[in-house]
Amino acid sequence: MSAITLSPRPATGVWSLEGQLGPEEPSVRASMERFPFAVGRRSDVSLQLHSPAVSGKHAEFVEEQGSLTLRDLGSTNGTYVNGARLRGESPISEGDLVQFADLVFRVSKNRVPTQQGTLLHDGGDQALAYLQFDRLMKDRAVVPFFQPIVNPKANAVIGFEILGRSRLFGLQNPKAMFHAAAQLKQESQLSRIFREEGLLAGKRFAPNFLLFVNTHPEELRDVKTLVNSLAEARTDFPDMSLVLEIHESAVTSPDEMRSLRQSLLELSIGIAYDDFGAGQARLLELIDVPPDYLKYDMKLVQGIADAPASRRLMLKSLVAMTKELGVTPLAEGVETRADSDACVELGFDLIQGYLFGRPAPAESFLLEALEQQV
Ligand code: G
Ligand code: MN
Repeated sequence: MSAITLSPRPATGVWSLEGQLGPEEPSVRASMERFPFAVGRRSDVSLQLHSPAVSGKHAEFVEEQGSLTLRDLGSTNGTYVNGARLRGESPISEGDLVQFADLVFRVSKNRVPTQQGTLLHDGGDQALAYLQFDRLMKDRAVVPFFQPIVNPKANAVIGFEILGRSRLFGLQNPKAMFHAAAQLKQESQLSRIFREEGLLAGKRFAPNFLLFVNTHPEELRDVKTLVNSLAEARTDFPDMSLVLEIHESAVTSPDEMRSLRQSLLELSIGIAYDDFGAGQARLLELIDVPPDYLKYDMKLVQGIADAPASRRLMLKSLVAMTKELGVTPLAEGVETRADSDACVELGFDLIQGYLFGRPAPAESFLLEALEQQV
């Protein structure tokens, strides 16, 4: 037996909850300054949540000698700790994920107390992403963003690429969303939701602007389902000018691509090969079934203004070859005027990148302004 007894250190840190107070709200950190700390929909609780699924007084935290306990207060839709339904009460540790009906929070401690309203960064939090994924799919909680595609010679926006984002804590960017989707083998379903919600949000751009929509490589494994979903999109939006982006690495079988190309032709949907040059470009397969657009990856494009002559020459030849095949070359990831000018000189017809606009919600683009000049 040890002569010394270690007693728990006095609580110095402040417990806090990080997450969204409502499905459409930004992430905040809320400090638990007083106990019991009740959460619920009512206005007289310690932390008011704005989701109809949350009960009036849903659950409460109590602290005793520095230890935190969470107790469900007979809520209708349940309290969960790290994904498991809470029966009665449970001790809570730093880092635990607690969920009140559909709202998920990360418990933290020992941080400097902050005001509610602090925007949190997306920490690549896998467990959190996994819990939020269900909500993403059920509520179709994706927020489509649009990035302008520009014809630099005409000084005009000719279209937009639709990119998926979400407002869900822990799942804001596509990487986090597709990572969670991959664990559940739901990449195709997620990609499809992105497209459907993207086209709905992009209605205002039809028919004057081309809309470039993405596919996930998984979707190319089941071309029939992909084509069916696009046929539905065409029925819903008969006058949209659509281009389907396919990642160059997903273009593996020329026969499949040819048949996909034919089906899309019948639906008046164009094809773009995306991220060209990012990996080992499958030149043969790509040339076998030429797309309408070839999107050169930003790795090939960025810094081209100051790149050695050999790199510029290589790009120039590729762009010339692209055009000879009747394909429109597009430069991605252009951030500077110098690179943009260099791209025009190398023969690129279209440019996309932060220089001409960051991805943003559809409403942020003033159509009248776009229809005039960039
Ligand atoms: O793989 P794909 O080309 O679809 O990816 C587009 C991604 O590149 C988007 O996530 C978008 O936010 C990002 N992006 C778009 N333009 C630029 C840019 O000019 N610079 C950088 N670094 N990223 C960009
Ligand atoms: Mn793309």
